[in-house]
Amino acid sequence: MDYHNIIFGIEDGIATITFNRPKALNAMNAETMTELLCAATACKNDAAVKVLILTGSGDKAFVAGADISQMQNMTAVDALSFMELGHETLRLIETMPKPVIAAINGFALGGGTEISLACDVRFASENAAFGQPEILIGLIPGWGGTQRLPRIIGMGRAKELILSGGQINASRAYEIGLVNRVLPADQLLAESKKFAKKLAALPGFALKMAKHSINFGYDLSLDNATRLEAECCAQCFSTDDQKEGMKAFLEKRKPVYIGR
Ligand code: DAK
Repeated sequence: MDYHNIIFGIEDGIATITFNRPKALNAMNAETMTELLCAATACKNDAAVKVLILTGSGDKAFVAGADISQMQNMTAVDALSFMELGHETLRLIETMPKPVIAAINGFALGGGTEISLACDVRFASENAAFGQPEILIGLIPGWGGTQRLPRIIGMGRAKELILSGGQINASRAYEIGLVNRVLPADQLLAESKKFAKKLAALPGFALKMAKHSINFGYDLSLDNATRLEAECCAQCFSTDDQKEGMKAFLEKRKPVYIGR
């Protein structure tokens, strides 16, 4: 696929998708979401990709929301398709069997916050801003905000943000557990890549099983969830990397993982 609204690159096992519509503060229209779906699918299916980073171009915005000019005259039928496209894409990102890092370099409003919520880890620049302002334009979040936000920051805080449409800055986002780290803007991408590199060197199958157990155990009873965890953990014992990891520990040396 030719990409017009994102920049997609892969280097040393780390894929980076950069939202690139700077004139609209990287707002997500259907074309951009389709490109994200396509690039994320490629990352999922490419064994050479170990970790994916999502970020925005420029220093002002990660994604300033769904594209309001495109949504303005949508019918409910159009809106449902747009919403389903977003859900398909974000669920793919959330459940893909490799880590996804959001490097949030500015405004992450509405759909921008929602994209970051589907990522496994969120790093924010000091100038990042978060919020679900949909209520201010007569909507509610449509790409998972009412569901993922309460799961991550708790019901009360999520309701405060969604019902008021208010924004929070990066340090408040860190305080309430919405982001994992806050970094100076000029270090955000380098630090995200450094962390990605660290993850890329770890046993890939164990990363896959960890993500699987967390994602799919979350809504189960504790009995079923711990059963799922046991099965995911047991499967790791069928990999060369598990043998190597334990052997290296006992031989007091660094492990050499081969990704099998
Ligand atoms: N959509 C379209 N264009 C946008 C945009 C957006 N979300 N955000 C910014 N832009 C455009 C502006 O219109 C402006 O374009 P020009 O006028 O230069 O042509 C350009 O980006 C620069 O923006 P500003 O001039 O406004 O820049 P400022 O620094 O003054 O303000 C801002 C930055 C981020 C505070 C402001 O632009 C802003 O408030 N933007 C809108 C933020 C927002 O409300 N985001 C949430 C959008 S609603 C659903 C699916 C998804 C969703 C809902 C339903 N279904 C299908 C049912 C999700 C909804 C949303 O995300």
